[in-house]
Amino acid sequence: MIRKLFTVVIFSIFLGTSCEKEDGVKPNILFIMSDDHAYQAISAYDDRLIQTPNIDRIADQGMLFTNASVTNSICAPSRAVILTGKHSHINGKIDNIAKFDDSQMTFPQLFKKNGYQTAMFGKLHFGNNPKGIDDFLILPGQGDYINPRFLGREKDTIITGYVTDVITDLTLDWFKNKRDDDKPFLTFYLHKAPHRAWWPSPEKFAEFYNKKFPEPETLYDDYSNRGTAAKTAEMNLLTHMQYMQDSKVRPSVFEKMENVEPKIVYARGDGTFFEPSSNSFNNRYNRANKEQKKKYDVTLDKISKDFEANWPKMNNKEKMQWKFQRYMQDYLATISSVDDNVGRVLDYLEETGLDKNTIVVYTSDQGFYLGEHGWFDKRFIYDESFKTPLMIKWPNQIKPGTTNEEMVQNLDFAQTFLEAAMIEVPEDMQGESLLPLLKGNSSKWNRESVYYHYYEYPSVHMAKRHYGIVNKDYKLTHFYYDIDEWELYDRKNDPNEMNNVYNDPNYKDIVIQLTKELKELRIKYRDSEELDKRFIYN
Ligand code: SGN
Ligand code: CA
Repeated sequence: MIRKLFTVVIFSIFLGTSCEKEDGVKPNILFIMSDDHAYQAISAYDDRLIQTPNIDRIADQGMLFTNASVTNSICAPSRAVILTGKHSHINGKIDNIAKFDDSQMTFPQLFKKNGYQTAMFGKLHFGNNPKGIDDFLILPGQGDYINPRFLGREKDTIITGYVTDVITDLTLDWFKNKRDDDKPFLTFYLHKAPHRAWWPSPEKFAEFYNKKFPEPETLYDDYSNRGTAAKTAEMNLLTHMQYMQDSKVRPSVFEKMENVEPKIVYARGDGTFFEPSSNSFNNRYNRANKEQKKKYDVTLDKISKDFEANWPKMNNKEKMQWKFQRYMQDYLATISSVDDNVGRVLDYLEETGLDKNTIVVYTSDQGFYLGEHGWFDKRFIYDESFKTPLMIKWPNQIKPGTTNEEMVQNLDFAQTFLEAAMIEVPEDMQGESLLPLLKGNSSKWNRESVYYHYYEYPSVHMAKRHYGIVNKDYKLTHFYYDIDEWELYDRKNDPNEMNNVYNDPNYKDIVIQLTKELKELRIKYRDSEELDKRFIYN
């Protein structure tokens, strides 16, 4: 009896002490990332556009970050920052064009080395296979929405279906049939949606075509009081969004219309231009099989009929409104599928009890403009693309339903996951672990500002190169390369960033202070004009 009691006591002491070390059990990590998902399109942040009850479950059961941002608002560079825990100028993947140097350390390699089972399904966008991943099926480059092709370790495969459903099926199949019960897992579940050209599933396409969405305050922005970069960017709905590719007007209808103005052309970046082409519609539509086409046709016919009947009578404001509605209908329809599918995966984790020891993260590779400033796309340091959605749940570690306003970045993910998994963090990673914040211990967090640097110019959308510093109150940016312009925004008094106050005498002291801090941040993160020269395009 005494012996039994002794064992119980010893056992509880053991449990007690190990509890302090996260139970001594390594947590599983499910990293969910979508592509170009604006926080404005997640109801946990803002419910004016769409309800996303499943994504919201992660925030309800965990922590919602309201000031999460990226260091370089474009797809492949953001992914490189996430995997390496280093800024673009250090990991070398400054734009979507450069090849990712996969000889460098990425955090999944460290997880694999430390006994984790690793897997990745969906969009990576690197051009090379992920390192440190046991099982993967990834989309080639941007991938396709309809009947997508996947690259695997052994062979490529085309899977019939809608991409968001397919990526989820692959992930669930891996959980059900390949997961090793004896190992913790690190699983990447990476959606292609809601990336342009926003092809929804046929069902959601029909459903969302009947909806009407509220316009953002700044839809008709004329960019006065801003610099050259905002004025010359090619991402305006009226002047750069394409009727065939984006609004999905059938080429047969579009091409017979006369004087479709304004004529939309894009700079390629190398001095040449491309015009809207029926291919940008046909190449996507023609991936559908007969049965799928039949379903898509119902809505496609309605769109074309409406365009043909009404477009000739529209003034520019009405064209803008028409394009905005078409944009939101399709963009949000793709998100509705993401939300349903995230629900399927969360349900599986709950049904199997795996949820109890699993950190679930939902984020996007960057934010996106949903008509703010008249724009679509991203790239700029201005809020809607600079900020990104982020919510994390971790039962018994993160208090459910909490909100955090600290300036966290995608740069911080690698260190956060490594620390949570009790794996040593390489010294050259440049982020900070979010664990103190997740555990409600903000006093251990002292970051006041973050650094941003965007490079891909000249290129599609023509967003000029810039770097800057952002804190909770202000944003100071230097646009460089072919211009030399500074912008300062007062984030508290001008949340829509409509007035560049860099030259306003009232802000003189702020400019001096932030210029100094920006310089210090560039030194801290080892960025410099010398490095900038390395990244000039020939
Ligand atoms: C494509 C899109 C652009 C988008 C880039 C980069 N054009 O070029 O609108 O900015 O991808 O996106 S499209 O006509 O092909 O749709 S990213 O998410 O990969 O960075
Ligand atoms: Ca993206």
